[in-house]
Amino acid sequence: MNYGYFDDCNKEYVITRPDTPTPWSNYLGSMEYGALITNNAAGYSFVKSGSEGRILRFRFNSVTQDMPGRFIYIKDQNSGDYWSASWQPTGKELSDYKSVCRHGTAYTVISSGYDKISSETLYYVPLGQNHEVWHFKIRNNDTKRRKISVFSYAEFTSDNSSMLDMENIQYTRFLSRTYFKDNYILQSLKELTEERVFRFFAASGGVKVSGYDGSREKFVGPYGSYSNPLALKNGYCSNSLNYTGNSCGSLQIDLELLPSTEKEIVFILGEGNEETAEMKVKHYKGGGVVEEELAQLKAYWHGKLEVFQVKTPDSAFNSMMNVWHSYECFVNTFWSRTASLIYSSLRNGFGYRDTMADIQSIMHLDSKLAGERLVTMLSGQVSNGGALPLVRFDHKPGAEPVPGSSEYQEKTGYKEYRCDDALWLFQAVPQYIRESGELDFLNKIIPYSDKGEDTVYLHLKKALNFSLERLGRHNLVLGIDTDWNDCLRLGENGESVFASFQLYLAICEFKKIALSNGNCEDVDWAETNRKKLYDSLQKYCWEDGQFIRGFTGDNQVIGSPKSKEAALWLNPQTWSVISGVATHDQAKKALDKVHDILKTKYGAMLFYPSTKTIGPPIFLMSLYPPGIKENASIFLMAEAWIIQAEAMMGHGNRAWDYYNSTNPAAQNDSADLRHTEPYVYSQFIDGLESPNHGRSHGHWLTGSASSIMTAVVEEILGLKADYDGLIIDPCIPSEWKEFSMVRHFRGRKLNIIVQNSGGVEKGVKKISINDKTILNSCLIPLDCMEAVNTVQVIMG
Ligand code: IFM
Repeated sequence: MNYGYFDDCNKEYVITRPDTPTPWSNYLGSMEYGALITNNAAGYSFVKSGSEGRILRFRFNSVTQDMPGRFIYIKDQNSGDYWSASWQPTGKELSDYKSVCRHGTAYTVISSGYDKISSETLYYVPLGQNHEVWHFKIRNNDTKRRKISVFSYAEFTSDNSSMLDMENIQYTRFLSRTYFKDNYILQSLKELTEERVFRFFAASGGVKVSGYDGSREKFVGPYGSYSNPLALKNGYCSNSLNYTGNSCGSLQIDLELLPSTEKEIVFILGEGNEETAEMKVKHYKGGGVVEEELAQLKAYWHGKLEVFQVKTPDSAFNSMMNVWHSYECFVNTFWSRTASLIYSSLRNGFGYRDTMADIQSIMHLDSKLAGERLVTMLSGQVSNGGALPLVRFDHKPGAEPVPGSSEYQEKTGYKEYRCDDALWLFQAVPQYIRESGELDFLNKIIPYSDKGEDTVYLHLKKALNFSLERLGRHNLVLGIDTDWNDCLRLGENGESVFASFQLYLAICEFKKIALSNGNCEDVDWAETNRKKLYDSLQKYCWEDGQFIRGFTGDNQVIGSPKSKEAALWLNPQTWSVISGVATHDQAKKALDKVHDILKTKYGAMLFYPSTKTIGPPIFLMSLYPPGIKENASIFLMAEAWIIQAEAMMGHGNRAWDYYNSTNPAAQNDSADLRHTEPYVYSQFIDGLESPNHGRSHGHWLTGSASSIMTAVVEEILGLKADYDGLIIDPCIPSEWKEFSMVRHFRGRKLNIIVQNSGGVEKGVKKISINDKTILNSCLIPLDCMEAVNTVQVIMG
């Protein structure tokens, strides 16, 4: 069963049935003003932070899944019938009501058709602005004149803090009031203080407002609901204002629609006082403004996506890479893991490791933004070399409390350092330098989060030292709190094999950097530590054809083939390859085991079998039932690393198979099983032991999208930036006989055609750029590149 399709030409996903298994959403706006909207117009808005800047209220995890939102009600004043311009909240019978939702890049259009009246609402945030627009058009398709009233509904929060708004009602309920001025509702919060904030909801476009409600209680009515609000039952707003209660913005506009005519209204919502509201109303008064703003928005986003495009034999892959997967990576980079229908805005910042993955994922799309975020994250490193698990949106380098202190815990909810956070820098920093060509980045001075500052080079060295000073009895990385797996609580004395592989890779990267810097002492230092770690990993961690996952504090092996539970773990197998520790024979054996035991139709499980008896404090994942989350689900961030490892081994068919089994677009026709949006990644898919094997959870904001993007671009498509140019060395399914790509690199455009008539999985026989053959290498040197280039790659 499908609920929609990819319209690649318009870069949209079109939802043709509104009763999707879960609300299917989209993101609008920028880091200044963010908005989440579902296919039924539910969702919320915020200024800068979903946690601390919430404007529109949303009830998470409610019985009706997506309430409230940006609702527009339509009332036929003759018949008394009413409905909404999105299927919900009124939820008319789908036999009578038609709805199509087009989610695009930072805009959404919802169309409706009911009783010979059709409507179309475009939702967007204009570029660089901190307000949103609901551009509503209504048309009479009847042969007779229709008397229609339109009612908007936006429910304001009573505090900028989403938590306080939801929880501290005895306080927040008494902070706000509303005013009505000509054609807008103004909400004020804490008006008599310096902290005062104003929000407005206005109607523009030359329409006359004939009624309003600024009080939610009056609009909805004491026992009403969003599906049958009192104002709609009555057919008029009661001109109410909120004075210590809940505020809303409802504007009533009465229309006489002649047959075959259309009217439009521009609703505007944002933060700002009367002056701002009036200025915005004026801005939309004349015609054509919305069209112009939408065109600008599309040009902006499509321009961002154009720098990387693919045309392969797989249309689901193309739809994801060319639009949705890339867009999701930007959305992740903007809002980390803070504001979705699942992340209820408790967090207020960038999770360290997740953000490092996000940075990597947009490197080929927008290295400037990636570089800026990288600097922020380097300033989230503590002067002892470790990193802050959460770097708050209002991060103040040089003045932040450190993990382990009660102050840090109070501010962020995180107690301790995690052993892996700073280790992710060793992939992102070199990747940034290779992409941007900014060789001097290593000498850039960046402050630490608590005190002091150093060059990036020394930040990296300190990060290594942080780990090297925290090794356990097997000379492996101590878990401290956790490693990548938030549910594996290795504690002070437990050791992580996964993080040790990461440390190994980090040391190797650092050694290369030190070498290019001509720092012989550091090269020797790195080499000594590399060798020692390699020996320990080989001596203690390889057991019967697989790598183990770690050691508990009391020296029990985690992930031994002899274990009854959690006997084979995915991450140590994949990272043994990625880090370069596994010999060819070990790599092959380990990946074969993954293939035999962990692989399912929907991707590889995190480990198997699930844990049922081993529990906390170490195996926190046993809080979850078998097959769910960290307890043996198909955890998609980890799926990226099996794609990467298989591709590194030259196994294009297997890498593709893993990719394809989790590609959301490839499951467009299994929406009833998958549940979440077919155009974005989710955090995990239920594993084999779940009764819902194949169902996915935790949409949009997830490291799955980020890490899979990096694996696909660098390993499957084989596009890797290098210091002197771009490497092209694909590892593809053998059935792909030809594909093409557009890749921009340091301001040059490369139109790349790859031919694979021999049907190999990996291997480049010949590369030429602008008809000039490159000898003995997959690297296209920068100095061979012109502004626009034709590159031919012949595999074989
Ligand atoms: O690695 C983490 C991530 O940081 C947050 N989500 C869960 C992952 C695995 O535990």
